[in-house]
Amino acid sequence: MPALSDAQISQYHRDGIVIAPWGLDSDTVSALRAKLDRFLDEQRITDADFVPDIIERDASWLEYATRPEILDAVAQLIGPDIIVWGSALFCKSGRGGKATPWHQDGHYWPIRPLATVTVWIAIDDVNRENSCLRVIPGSHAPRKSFEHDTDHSDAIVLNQVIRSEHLQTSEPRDIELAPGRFSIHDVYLIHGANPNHSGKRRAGMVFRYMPATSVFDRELARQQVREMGVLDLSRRALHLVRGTDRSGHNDLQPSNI
Ligand SMILES: O=C(O)CCC(=O)C(=O)O
Repeated sequence: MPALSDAQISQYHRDGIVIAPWGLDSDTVSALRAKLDRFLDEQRITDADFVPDIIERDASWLEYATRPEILDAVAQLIGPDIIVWGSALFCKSGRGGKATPWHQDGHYWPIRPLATVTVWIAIDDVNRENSCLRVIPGSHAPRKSFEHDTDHSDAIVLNQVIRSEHLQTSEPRDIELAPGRFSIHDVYLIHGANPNHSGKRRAGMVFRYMPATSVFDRELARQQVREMGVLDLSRRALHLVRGTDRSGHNDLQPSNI
């Protein structure tokens, strides 16, 4: 299996994001595209700009989250004990739709100590033209959650928007990915995406991985719903996909893999 080099791991720690120099092969990508179309159809999803909890809707998505070519890279960054606690599609049709506001994921995630990597896997060719993910490199470095405002506008996929003064640190970087390639980003990294007006679909699938030394705190999740009106994460299934629950406090969903 390929592995991240020391330079790529250093880049991840410096920038808060790294693009793996390998990806899913083309047969897997074709199967993934067919599965995506089938899934949207079966679930009658017409607005796919943001579809959370795809594993909870259909457990077969877990197969992609646990592929060795992805999990091995995750283990290099967060260690050998790994819980998958989140999954989503960001499938932006190309006919306008929603922006992803600038935000830090960790601001509304109930994990303590706060630690998670997100793997963002390109299903389509994803580039600046069709509004790829954009990040502020290095913005994770203070390991601090910055102030966000709550905004319930329909024009954005998420109701937490970071205050603009926190965006000044460096120029945004476009994360362009060929189909099957993936990036891995840190829980504190500031990121977002423009609406996609390109006429070309931009589909990505994400999986969230926490080290099993941290705890997924369901009571904190309920508090975050009350305080910020965010998506309720309190009933998320936790899939231990490698190692053991080192914290001893995560109520795990028995894994079927
Ligand atoms: O792909 C997007 O537009 C947003 C992705 C994102 O915010 C995330 O993966 O945390």
